[in-house]
Amino acid sequence: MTPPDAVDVSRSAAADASPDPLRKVAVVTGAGSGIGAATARALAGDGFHVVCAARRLDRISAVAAEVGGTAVVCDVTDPASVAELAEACGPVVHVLVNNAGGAFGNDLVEDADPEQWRQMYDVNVVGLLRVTQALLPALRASGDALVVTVGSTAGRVAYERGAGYVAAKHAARAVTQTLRLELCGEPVRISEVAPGMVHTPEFSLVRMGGDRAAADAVYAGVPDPLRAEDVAEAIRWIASLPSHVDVDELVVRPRAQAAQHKVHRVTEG
Ligand code: 8X3
Repeated sequence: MTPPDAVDVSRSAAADASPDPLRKVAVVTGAGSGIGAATARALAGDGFHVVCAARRLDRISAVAAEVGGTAVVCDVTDPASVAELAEACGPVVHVLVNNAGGAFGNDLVEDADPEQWRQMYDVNVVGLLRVTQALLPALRASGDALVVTVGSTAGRVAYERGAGYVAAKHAARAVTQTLRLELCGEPVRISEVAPGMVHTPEFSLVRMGGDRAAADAVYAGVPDPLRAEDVAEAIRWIASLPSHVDVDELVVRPRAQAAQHKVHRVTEG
C-alpha cells in the first residue's frame, strides 16, 4: 500500500510535487537517512517543499511526513526509476541536491573488487548524471535553479584503501565542474559541497560491509566529527544565497580533521 505521503507515480504522472504553488520545490536524493535526510529537514525549514527520493520507502516516507514533503521511491542507478522521479516532481524544480552515493569496500588497489568499483561509479557518478539530466528541464523552467553535488574531500586527495571511492568522487567533482561550464549563462547555479569526516549511521558501516567495529574505528577518539546536520546547514546556506552568488565548491571538515590524514584523536588512559 502506498502511504499517504508517498507519490505513487503510476497514478500521479506529471502532477506538481508541491501542492502549494508558492512553495519552491527541492529534490534531495538519498534522503532516507544521514546527510540527505538532514538536508530535507533544513530545506523544508527554509520553506521548500521537499521531494525526498531514495530507495527505501519506509525511510523516505518518515522523512517526508516529518517535513511535509513528498516521498518518491527512486534508485538513481535505474534509468526507469529516475524517469519516474522526474515525472513525479512535475514541471518546475528549483533545487536539486544530488546526495545519493556511498563507498563500498576498504581494500588496497591490488585487492579491490572491480564490481564494487563499478557500483560506486554507478551510484556516485552515473546516478548524478541520470538525475541531473532528468530534472534539468524542470530546473530550467524555474528560472532560478540550484544543483548541489554532495561530493567529498575524497574528491580532492587520495588515501590508502579508498581508491575506488576517491576515483568516483573525483569524477563527481569533474562532472559538476563541467556542468557549471556548460550551463554558464543559464539561470542555474552549480555547487559542490565536499564534506570530510561526517559521522552518520550508515556511511562507514556500508563501506566496511556491515562490520560495526571497523565502522566505529573510523571515528574512534575524534572529539567531534561533523554531523549530517552540519553538512545540511552548508547546503541550506548555499540555497539561501541570492541568485547571482554561486558557491562553486565548499569543503567542510570537523575542526579535528585539518587534512585527510591529519586527524586529532583523543586516546584514553
Ligand atoms: C567521506 C569522507 O574521508 O571518508 O566522503 O573520504 S572520507
